[in-house]
Amino acid sequence: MSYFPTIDKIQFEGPKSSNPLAFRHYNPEEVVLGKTMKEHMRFSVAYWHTFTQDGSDPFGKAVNQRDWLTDDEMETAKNRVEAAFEFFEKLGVDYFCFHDMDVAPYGDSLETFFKNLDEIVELIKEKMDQTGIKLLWNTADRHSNPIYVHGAASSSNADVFAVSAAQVKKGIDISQKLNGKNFVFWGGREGYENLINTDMKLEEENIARLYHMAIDYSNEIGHEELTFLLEPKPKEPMKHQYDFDAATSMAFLQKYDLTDRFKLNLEANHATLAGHTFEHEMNVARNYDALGSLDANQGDTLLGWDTDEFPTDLYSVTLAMYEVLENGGIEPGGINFDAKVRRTSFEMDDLFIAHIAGMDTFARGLKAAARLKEDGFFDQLKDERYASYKNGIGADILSEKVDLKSLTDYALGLEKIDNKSSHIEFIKAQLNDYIY
Ligand code: XUL
Ligand code: CO
Repeated sequence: MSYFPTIDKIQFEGPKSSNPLAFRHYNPEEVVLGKTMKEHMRFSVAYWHTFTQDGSDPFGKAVNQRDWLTDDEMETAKNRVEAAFEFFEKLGVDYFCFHDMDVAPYGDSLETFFKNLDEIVELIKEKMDQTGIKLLWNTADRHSNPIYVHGAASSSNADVFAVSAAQVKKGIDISQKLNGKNFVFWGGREGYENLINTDMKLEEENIARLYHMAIDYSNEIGHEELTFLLEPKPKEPMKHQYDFDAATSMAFLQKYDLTDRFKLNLEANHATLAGHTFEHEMNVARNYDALGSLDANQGDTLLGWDTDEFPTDLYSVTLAMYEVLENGGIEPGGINFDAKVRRTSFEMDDLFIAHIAGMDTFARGLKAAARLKEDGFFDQLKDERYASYKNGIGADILSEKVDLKSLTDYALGLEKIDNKSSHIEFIKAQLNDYIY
């Protein structure tokens, strides 16, 4: 049975095409800076937004037309697997990501949930073997079940910590079975509403305890090549989340000695919620050698919440792809569309149209980033801006040959300080020429 019978494999038709079901810029085999677009981007589809999200919002019911829905939860879950792999193949995306709760119904107990998962994961494995499509990452949804009302690993209730640990163990088992390379921890409920009744220190220590158990368990079962990815987000659902942004997350990972096996999964809309740009977060991660993977989407600057829109902002995507190039690529991570169609885009075709728009935007961003890199545009700017560190006192500072006393002698001998204008407006105008 086909869920998308009117759609064939999406083809590259070039920028002049007006076909919404064709790529206009993403040409998977086209080589950019020595690698194909496909290799650069490693695109992934997010199971939750594409196959389980129903288009409801706090003010209205489900609107999405989804032909895989039935009255039986297990049957729906099986249909979703069929639909998902048909979708991945037709879209030409090699990777996917899922939460445990996205793929199988919970049922009446944790035990039933694990049984349901086993059955569905078996189906997923068959499909992966048939199609060659791979798992970019999986994760344990430790936020939607009402038991997580006080948090998961950070819960004030130790029984809840245990259930959360059981879900993580199951997730790592699934990762091994499906040959996953990354496992994500997004702390949706790991934060607080009120500091007055919260022991922040204990909560953060408990989260670190769980992460160490996850590392130990992955080693124990021989899945030690698995990279764990912490996904920062400052708020929503909690008022304050512990993994606020990349810098906060790195401080946490360093404090609890987790940097050997952990990197970051950075999401564009989470960056903007934290008051940063996507490229800022990526740059911070790169400075720690911890850029693991990306959740591609975008927010709305007029709204203060996580709208998870498909990425179409070429300016932001270009600067993000520049960071990817500077990182030497994103493997074993990828670019996962943690993005959902708007409520008004409720037809089945919209799932393709939205992903195509995102993939085309990243293809254009990659090309613009490659032009910037080939011309050494940013390198040249920074070279000139920091030229004072190349020789003289600047070189002595970098080689740590000076101290406060010798710098004071030097400073007292200066007749004037010669600062230069950045001419930033001209630089931005030039940057526009690379992007558009
Ligand atoms: C929530 C979010 C999650 C994580 C995985 O904002 O981004 O979907 O990516 O749990
Ligand atoms: Co995400």
